[in-house]
Amino acid sequence: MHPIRRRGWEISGERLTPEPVVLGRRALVGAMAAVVATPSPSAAFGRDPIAWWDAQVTANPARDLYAAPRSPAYPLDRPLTEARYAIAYNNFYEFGAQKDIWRAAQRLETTPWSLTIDGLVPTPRTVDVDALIRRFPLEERTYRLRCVEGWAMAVPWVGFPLAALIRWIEPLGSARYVVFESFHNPRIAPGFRQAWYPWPYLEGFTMAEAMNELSLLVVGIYGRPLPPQMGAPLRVITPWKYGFKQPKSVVRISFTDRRPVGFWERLQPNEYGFWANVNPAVPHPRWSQATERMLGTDERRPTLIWNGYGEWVAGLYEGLRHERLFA
Ligand SMILES: Nc1nc2c(c(=O)[nH]1)N[C@H]1C(S)=C(S)[C@@H](COP(=O)(O)O)O[C@H]1N2
Ligand SMILES: [Mo]
Repeated sequence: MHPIRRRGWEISGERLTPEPVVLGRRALVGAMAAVVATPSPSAAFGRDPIAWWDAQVTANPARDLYAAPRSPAYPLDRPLTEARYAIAYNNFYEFGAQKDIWRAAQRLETTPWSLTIDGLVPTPRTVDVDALIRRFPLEERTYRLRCVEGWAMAVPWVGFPLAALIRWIEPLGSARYVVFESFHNPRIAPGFRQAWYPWPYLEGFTMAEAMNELSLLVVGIYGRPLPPQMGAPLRVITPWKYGFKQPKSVVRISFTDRRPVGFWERLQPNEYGFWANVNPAVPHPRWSQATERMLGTDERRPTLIWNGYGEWVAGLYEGLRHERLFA
């Protein structure tokens, strides 16, 4: 964690500071106090997230489900990020504010996993995620992901359209937003002791955004079940928005008529908003958003408006020019 010295136009947010700089010393002291001894991958795997993941996947009787056919509709403009970088450089503040939380996240027990679907729906229900994912055909999609901190990756997600779940649920006509809430279990994750964060992590979307064909409920990556550090067993991916709009390890999906205030917007409303669409021309208050570093490389690429997905989503925002669409 670094203090704010000056505007970091020449530096990326990634190197200047992580997202919650406002927390400053208090957070730093709290974070150090909150370090707990977490059982983690055994010594044999301790240095190698891929070897650990291999072992987990091999033990998973349902692993074949995740080798889903790749959809040709979303071609990439750059090479895929190597798995070893994508699965070991994560933001998951429940497990800590550093990027190397993959070991700590192994404490997340992802089976069985209950998902509650409630709010403005005809029938609120709680479903088992293993059963849920068998209701919908899985597909693989290669998408870019752009973190507001200035790093990016290109990965093959496995999942099903959020629209398919919404059509199954048939929310009431009064539903205007859909809200996703992440797991909340202070017994397994040290971040929850950092009480200045507005737990649980939540993020929401308009119904039109949620119904867009790009919006994906993700259960796997690289043809395998998601590793815990990437949000197993179920997370949201909306690739035209900054990464913080893509909540992990979801336990609740609620339909509502009120615009939700997400985790980062609640923490720092001057820096993070509801829409959070990617735009290289709109800087973060503390750093430029013009370029991005691809994980596993030193290469910086120009960031694309809507993260390159304007063809699918620009139309969603045509009537909303007065809104702060890009932060
Ligand atoms: N529950 C939860 N979801 C989260 C976060 C988090 O801290 N907690 N971080 C977000 C941020 S800032 C980013 S960039 C992405 C990172 O996803 P990845 O670690 O799978 O690359 O997850 C998002 N979803
Ligand atoms: Mo992020």
